[in-house]
Amino acid sequence: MKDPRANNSATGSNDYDEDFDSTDTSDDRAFWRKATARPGGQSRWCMCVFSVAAILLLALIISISLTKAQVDSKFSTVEREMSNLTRSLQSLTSKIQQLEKQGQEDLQKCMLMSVSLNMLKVEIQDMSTNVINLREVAAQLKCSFNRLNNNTQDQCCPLQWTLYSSHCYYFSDYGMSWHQAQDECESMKGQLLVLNSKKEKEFVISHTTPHYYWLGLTDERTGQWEWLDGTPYVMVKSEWMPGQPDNWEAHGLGGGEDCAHFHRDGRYNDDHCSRDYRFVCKSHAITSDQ
Ligand code: MBG
Ligand code: CA
Repeated sequence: MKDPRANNSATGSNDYDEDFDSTDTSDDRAFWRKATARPGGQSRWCMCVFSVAAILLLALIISISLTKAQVDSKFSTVEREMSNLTRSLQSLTSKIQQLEKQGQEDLQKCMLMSVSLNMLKVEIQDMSTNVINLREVAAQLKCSFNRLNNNTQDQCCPLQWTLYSSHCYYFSDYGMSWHQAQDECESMKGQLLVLNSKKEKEFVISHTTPHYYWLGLTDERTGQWEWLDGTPYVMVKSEWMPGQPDNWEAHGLGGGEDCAHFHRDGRYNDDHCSRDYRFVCKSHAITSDQ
């Protein structure tokens, strides 16, 4: 009899296998193939999911890292700019403080200068008053001296004034507005020229020609021409330049022409009172017993 074990050993399988195989059906084998194939496929699928997840995670980490690096770089740029701005701000603040300090110092200097200027102005006014008084004293002394020396002239005028028929006349060699001229005459104890006779006018014109000179004739107060002492002026057209007075308004200085001046040849013209013309002052002569 043939030993089944010997056969088994020749084919390399055991009894159990043989027995098992012999009882196997084709359905059972399919079942076992599926059973053995399922765990392998699952692990590959898991591996695949795991790999994809890992790659995604890696990509996410790389992306976060890159973003973080960018944010860090931007942050440090902003930080740098902020510190630059802070430095600029500090420097500007210190400059403003310096300027403020400088401004305060300058203001103080200006105030001191203004006080000094005002004091100087007062001193100059005092000095000019003194000069006027001294001139008057000198004129009186001159007058007394002449009288003592039996000089026929017992009437005198301040220095730089000219005597004519008991009056003194000042012909300025500098210009001023009509109103300033009037103030100037008053400060010298006179007033802008008021004419009383033809002879007097001839004397004055002999000194004014060929310049313009203000005189005390105006229509500013009432619209009618009058002398400064209130005497109405009787219009004599031949005393005026042709076509004058015309109260001309096209000079652009505002208003018309309210102040009279000697023209080059001694005839009158009305002009804007703000013009700077020479002027004639008149005052009473000084007598030695004054
Ligand atoms: C000017 C006068 C001025 C005004 C002007 C009118 C040429 O003389 O000085 O006062 O009258 O003429 O044109
Ligand atoms: Ca005129």
